[in-house]
Amino acid sequence: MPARTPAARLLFPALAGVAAAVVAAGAGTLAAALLASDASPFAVVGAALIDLAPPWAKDAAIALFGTNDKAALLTGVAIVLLVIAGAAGVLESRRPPWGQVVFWVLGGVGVLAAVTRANASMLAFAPSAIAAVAGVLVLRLLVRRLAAVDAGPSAADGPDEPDVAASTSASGPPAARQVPDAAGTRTPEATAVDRRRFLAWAGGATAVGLIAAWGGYAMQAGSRAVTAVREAITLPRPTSAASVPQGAELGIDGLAPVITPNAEFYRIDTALVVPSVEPADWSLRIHGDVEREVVLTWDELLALPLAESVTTLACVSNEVGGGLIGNAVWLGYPIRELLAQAAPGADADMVLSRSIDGFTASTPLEVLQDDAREAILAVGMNGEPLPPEHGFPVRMVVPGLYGYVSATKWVTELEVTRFDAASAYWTDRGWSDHGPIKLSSRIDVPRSGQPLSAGPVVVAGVAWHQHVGVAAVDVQVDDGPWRPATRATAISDDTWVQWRFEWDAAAGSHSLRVRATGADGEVQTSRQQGVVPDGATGLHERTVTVS
Ligand SMILES: Nc1nc2c(c(=O)[nH]1)N[C@H]1C(S)=C(S)[C@@H](COP(=O)(O)O)O[C@H]1N2
Ligand SMILES: [Mo]
Repeated sequence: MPARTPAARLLFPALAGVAAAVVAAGAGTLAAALLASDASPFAVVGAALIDLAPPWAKDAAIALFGTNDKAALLTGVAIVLLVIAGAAGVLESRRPPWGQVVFWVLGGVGVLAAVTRANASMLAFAPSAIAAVAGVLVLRLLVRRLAAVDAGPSAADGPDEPDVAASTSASGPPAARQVPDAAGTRTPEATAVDRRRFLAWAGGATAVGLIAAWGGYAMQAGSRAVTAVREAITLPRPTSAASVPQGAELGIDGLAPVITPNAEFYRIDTALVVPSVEPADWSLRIHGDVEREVVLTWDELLALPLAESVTTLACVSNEVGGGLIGNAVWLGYPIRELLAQAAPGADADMVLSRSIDGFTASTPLEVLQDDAREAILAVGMNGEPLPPEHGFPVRMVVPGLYGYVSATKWVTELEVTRFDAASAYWTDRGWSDHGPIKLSSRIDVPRSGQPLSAGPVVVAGVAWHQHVGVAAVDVQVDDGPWRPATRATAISDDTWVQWRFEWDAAAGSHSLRVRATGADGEVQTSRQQGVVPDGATGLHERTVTVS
């Protein structure tokens, strides 16, 4: 039996490193598909390299690879990573834990590339971090397996002996690599078994990593295709454009803008992975208790006269003072027109809208038929096609109703039925089958903990009573009287309105409270109720310290 072969000294540790890297890549890709589609480790590192590369390098890459330049870049990144991973494996087997350190550094580069991108999502750090953890775990596991191979019959007398000693003494604890006293007594057969075992583990890890990578890639393939299609869409000009009056935006620092940018718009849905719906494959079917079924394709919808409307969406799960509310300019077509074509039966009182992913919402038929309410099938949001996470290509938007009973995203079906004959997703889970949005108001500034000095302080926020309108907003400081705040110009009764209040603040700790009054005379109640089953009530209060 020869002394330790090169295979055992270099090839096996390198294999361990490569297998760990494949697992890391698989874990990262899968995590990206599930948690942060914008932060796949390869994609973000590739994007960062493109951003950092000097212009001559970009020109050279394009000259060399043409339109395959991005594929070439990713291949290049993958090759470099595999070489580094192999080296990390060798390093880990000789100088632990330096191989692990290499994986942490690579993960760190991925995290940095992900979180520094424009509009990075909150979980952008996760895929690369998860990749690093997975890689390190597998590297340690495999190098430990390798130690068993090394502990074979030749280990005690091979030329590597000093190497072993150096590695164990240099890194303090003997880590994964140990040379048992009994090493010399092991048979070649035992070593062969250990080798096979190591190779089985390394191969198994690689296979798991590849499957995870393939799964993650496949999950995102749909979204990549849809993103490309979406970016190529030019929406038709609205037959009537939404107008946001001059005085609607108070422009106060820290106050929610009157139109919520898409990237800041809250997102609530039950979809683990954002559904990928290609417009060419999309259609809406109106059926159930109707005289004639109506089927509408994407091209047919875009050919209809589409109008803009501004509507404030709110989630029933929004706590008093919470952020699950946003206001956008929607482009769409009135649902009442389509319902008129279908001609609902006389007994029908509800439309059960269904999403491609099975989510359903129950909307009162009369609300959707109301001439005075812009209940629409929306295709545009703030001048763009709907973002995928907000329902691309088509969703419902209904002024005055919480999202869970009206705002079905990726909508594909409207079934005309009755409240006593069918129930929707959240109704089956304990929420009310009707969900009109409750009159409410919120303080945005000053923020809690914001340093304030005595004297004039601007208090500002938003108030809403969709489809009714807000007639007044009042502010109370401590136990003082309710005093009127100034309302910005309302865009319409279907949107929130900004308000501001000049407060002459005295030093000390104070509580600020806001209360809205609807155009129907309803005064926002101070009675506190949780979000279940049909929306929270109570007054938003903020405690501030003035010095
Ligand atoms: N397909 C689908 N549509 C859905 C939901 C969902 O879970 N699935 N959630 C609803 C809820 S509860 C709300 S509050 C709104 C939120 O819309 P947004 O994510 O665009 O803000 O979408 C509604 N539409
Ligand atoms: Mo919601």
